[in-house]
Amino acid sequence: GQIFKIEDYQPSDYLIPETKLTFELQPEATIVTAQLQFERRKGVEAGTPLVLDGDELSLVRLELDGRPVDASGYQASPQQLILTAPPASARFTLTVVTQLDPSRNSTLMGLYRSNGVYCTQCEPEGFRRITYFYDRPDVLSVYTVRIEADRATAPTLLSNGNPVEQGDLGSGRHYAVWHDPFPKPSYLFAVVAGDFDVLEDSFITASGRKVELGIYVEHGKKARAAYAMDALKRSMVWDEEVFGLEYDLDVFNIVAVSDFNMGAMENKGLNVFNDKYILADEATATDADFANIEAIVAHEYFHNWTGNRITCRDWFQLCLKEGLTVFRDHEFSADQRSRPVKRIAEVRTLRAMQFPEDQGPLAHPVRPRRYREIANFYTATVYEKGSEVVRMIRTVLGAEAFARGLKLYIERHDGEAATIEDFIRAFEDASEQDLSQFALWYHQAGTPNLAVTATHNAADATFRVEIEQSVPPTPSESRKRLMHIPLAFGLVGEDGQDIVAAQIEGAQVENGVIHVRKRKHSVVFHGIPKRPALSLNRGFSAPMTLSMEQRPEDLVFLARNDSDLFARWQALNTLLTDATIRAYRAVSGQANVAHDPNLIATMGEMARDDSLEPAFRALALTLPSESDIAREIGANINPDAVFMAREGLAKAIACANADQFATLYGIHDAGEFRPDAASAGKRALRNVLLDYLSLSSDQPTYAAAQFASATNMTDKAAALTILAHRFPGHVEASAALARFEDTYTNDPLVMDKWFQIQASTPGANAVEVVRSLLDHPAFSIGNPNRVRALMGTFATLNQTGFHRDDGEGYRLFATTVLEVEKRNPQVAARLATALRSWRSLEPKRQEAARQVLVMISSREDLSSDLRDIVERILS
Ligand code: HT7
Ligand code: ZN
Repeated sequence: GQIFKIEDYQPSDYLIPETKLTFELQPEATIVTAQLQFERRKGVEAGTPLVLDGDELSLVRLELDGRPVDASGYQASPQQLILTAPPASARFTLTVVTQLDPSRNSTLMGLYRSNGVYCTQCEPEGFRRITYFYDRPDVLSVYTVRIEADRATAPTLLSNGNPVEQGDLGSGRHYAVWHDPFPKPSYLFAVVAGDFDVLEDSFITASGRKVELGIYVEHGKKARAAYAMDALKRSMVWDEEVFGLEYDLDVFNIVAVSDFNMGAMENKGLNVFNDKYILADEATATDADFANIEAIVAHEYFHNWTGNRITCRDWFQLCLKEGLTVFRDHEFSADQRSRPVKRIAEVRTLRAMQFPEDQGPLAHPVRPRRYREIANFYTATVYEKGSEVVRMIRTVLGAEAFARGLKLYIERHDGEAATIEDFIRAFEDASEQDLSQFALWYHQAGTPNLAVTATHNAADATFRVEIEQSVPPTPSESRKRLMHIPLAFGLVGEDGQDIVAAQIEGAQVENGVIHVRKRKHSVVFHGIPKRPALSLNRGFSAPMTLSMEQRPEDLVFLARNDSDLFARWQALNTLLTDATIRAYRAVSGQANVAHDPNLIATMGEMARDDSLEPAFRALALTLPSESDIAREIGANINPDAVFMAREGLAKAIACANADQFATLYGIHDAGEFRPDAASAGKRALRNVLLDYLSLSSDQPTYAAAQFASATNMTDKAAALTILAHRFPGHVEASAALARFEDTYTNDPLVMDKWFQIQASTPGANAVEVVRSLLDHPAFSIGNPNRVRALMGTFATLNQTGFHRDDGEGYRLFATTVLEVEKRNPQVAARLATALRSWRSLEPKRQEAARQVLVMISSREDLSSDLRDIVERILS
């Protein structure tokens, strides 16, 4: 396939100031008439051929300024339309008529049908599946859209912008016209038509304009949209208060659909959502679902400014909108919930999703320079690391200069398609600081490492910290340049308070941050008579790894005393990871290793420390996952041994603290269900305790009782997970699984939880379980949510099952990926990334994984999406 390179960027020869679209919707033969007003760009020679993008298109008719174009005047293929000799005039109108079959579009890109609903997904390159166009983000156009459909099956007709007109057409047909006054790229276009229930509300903006809000859902599910509506209104207020950004149209609509390739889409004024991220009530959604809904509703809404009003010049700049918008949604959730708990959750996600990407064959810079399939670059690096880079800009410049820079960026580029260079320049201009070294965070792949040693000299009361930075090589970047790494730190004294040094010598240190810019730094703190505990990367100030020999007693001290809650959690997490790795190495995973009683006792202390919020305590009590541990081990991994080592530590903690945990479990009832963070935190703590209790008692009794009595999905699903994972095959576990299946058989989103719980049940038998679930009536290979719940969970969360040593997990996985690919190449490609860390496995598993990757890559009819991923993983 073609490789796109950032240096090849050229503006289009023509502009499209105005686009008029008519959709005559029919399930199998929809006619799209596009009236495109073209304007030759200044400096482009008259008559320069007009080359438009298409994808699997079928052209019905072509007119130029109202007259049919002669066959010699154009070349049309499903992939392209070339008007060979456009008029010499500066402006002309091209009318393009195409015919589509939405019912047969299983890619879920372009116009497709989901559960009887017509909907579109155009980002990144779906618009070219609707009509021939400059399907690139830097061509902005004002759209007017007319939709015609059967009134009986599609009473609701929606598009971007504001409603203009609607009416009857006779013969059971009707129409609606929408106009979006804001010029936008084609990827933000959307049409939805169907039969929905709508939850209506309204919002008055800071300047007093009324905005009508609507959330469109499947009939009977309106009540389940209430939390999403609440999250939307809170997002609107927050963006006004924190960033001074107001909504700009008369209406804001959200539609929930059940077949969707990603989480949601920020189409101007008409967000389309995966229904998983809209529908929630206490009986069907967990606290994690509520938190996701809040974050994603906010994320898509925030795109209205960061993405829509200011968009990207090209897809290399994807992080310009995504990294910034993730940063904004993180800040929103931190303000709505608990900031430290949110930060810990963000870092856990970054390490679980982005670190393996950055440390493996799929590593790429936050702003990539090359791609074959842009859909494969909606990655944790672009999104999550991209957000961390924005956060670091704030750390480097300080909150005020950061706010000025963002304001300047928005003022300068409103209505434009911008680049990362534009973004950085706005911060440089607002702060008068040079960010050229810092900008490497956008351009250089790989997770930097800081190796740190610290020595205390009582004689002259100094504390010396030596820091050395390195960035490991990544694909096609063997030599790395020195980064600017903002390292937040603290020196913690015996009383648990931060020590203020009399004088600091060496590197640039500002407001508790060491600015590491050179390869090696020495920082000497004067006036430190007693050796302090060194707290590093507080608040996770930079997305990096730290190599530092820290005494376990210092880590225990920091876990108990650090003033930074993230650092407290981190200290404990480091101790737990180290303990597991020691067990793994000592006896290759045998569970009966003696663990440090001090660590075990600290876990008990954390659980009962009422000065800490329950959500934090729940996180502190959660052990690093098997993949977290494997990542730290790095090479020659045996997932069975990792599992055993982790179980051994869990059991030691559970047994030593059994009485206490039982008491706390009894005390911490969250009471009546509320979806807020404080109530969710109580449930989280109680459910971690339930897991430990089940482990120490070795009995399913506690979990079975909770399963039977639970009145909300969080507690029910947690109990079912414990039963299924800790007591597989036990009559209580089988009965609970059967009960759950029976109760929720007609609720696909809840059945996804049932698939997930079974797909993540540890052990060799998982392969057979997953194989049989592929034939379950509630499973559908064409629905991305089902595929992700079953096969995605198996491949990413079931280390012992997926990596079964006979390779059967990989073979089942590969067969499924190829099945999915026939219908939906994008979803198949994303699924296949689960094999990206195959080289860190022990030799036998490595060979089995390599064989399935080679098998997939040798298929001749492979989609470019899947080929791109598999070939990069193998390279
Ligand atoms: N900006 C949206 C990206 C998206 C997408 C990308 C590829 C294929 C399907 C897709 N659906 C949505 C999501 C977001 O970041 O807000
Ligand atoms: Zn986004």
